[in-house]
Amino acid sequence: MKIYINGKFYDRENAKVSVFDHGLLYGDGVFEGIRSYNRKVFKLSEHIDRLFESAQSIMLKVPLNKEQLIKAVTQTLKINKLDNAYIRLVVTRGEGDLGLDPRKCTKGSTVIIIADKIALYPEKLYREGLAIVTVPTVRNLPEALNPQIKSLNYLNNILAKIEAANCGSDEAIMLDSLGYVAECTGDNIFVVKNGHLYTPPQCMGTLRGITRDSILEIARKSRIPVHEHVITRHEVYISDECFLTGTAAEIIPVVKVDGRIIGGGKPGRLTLSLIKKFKTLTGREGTRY
Ligand code: PXG
Repeated sequence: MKIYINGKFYDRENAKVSVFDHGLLYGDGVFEGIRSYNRKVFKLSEHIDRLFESAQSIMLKVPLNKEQLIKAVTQTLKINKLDNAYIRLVVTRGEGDLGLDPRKCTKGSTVIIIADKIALYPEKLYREGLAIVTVPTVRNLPEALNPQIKSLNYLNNILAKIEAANCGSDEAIMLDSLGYVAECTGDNIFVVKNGHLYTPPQCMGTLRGITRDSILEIARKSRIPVHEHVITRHEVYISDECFLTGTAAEIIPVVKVDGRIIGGGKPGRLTLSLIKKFKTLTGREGTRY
């Protein structure tokens, strides 16, 4: 495996950054998780745009422009000869001293691109559905660390993941500070009720996921009524279907939430049809390399 760091490629063993990098010391940096299908990167410019938005928000200068970054991603995929891959794009604040002050990071940001294969959950769970739980850790408050910023500081989500694992569950529902359903640790959440599709709006503690947007687009084209609307746990419990979306997870059905069986314990019809349509879309669209 060849890993891109600041314009050069390194073998896995030699792909290293400084222990003084503020990405390591403070989680000071931003990232994206991207996927390619059949030598095409899905929604690459949307991911690059979101990375630049995260960087703008935390006043981090990305040392490449968008076109150069797109080229670096496709080049990394080509060098690794991966037709289908998961790509992690990371920009850290770079090397500084042991203080917080980012002005001490004079060398500038570090860009890292890693391409590999991952399947987030076992195949069986895509067919049979996940059992998930609501956890005590609430999603970061937008006025503290806005969930729209895909920063390297993911402890909020990791704590929720630990709490889910402690309950024997693979995934967690995180609520926002008002108690509404926000999202899962690395996925957005959707429910289906009476043929309508609902997902939380991006205003409180919900990342505007790129997979989420693709599902909304597919649903609108298929004339399924969609609502970006606050939802409570109750609405999840009484839903006909529930599923999660994310670049890493893709689309995964949920059949149990906090012990409540959803949709008779089987992935729903609309969920399965959206999975099929999403597969068609990822097979068709993308930036070639
Ligand atoms: N919410 C959060 C908090 C995320 O981190 C999503 C939703 C889905 O967004 P996209 O744009 O991918 O549809 C994410 C995605 C993982 C993992 O291991 C997930 C993400 C990042 C890193 C790892 O599941 N982000």
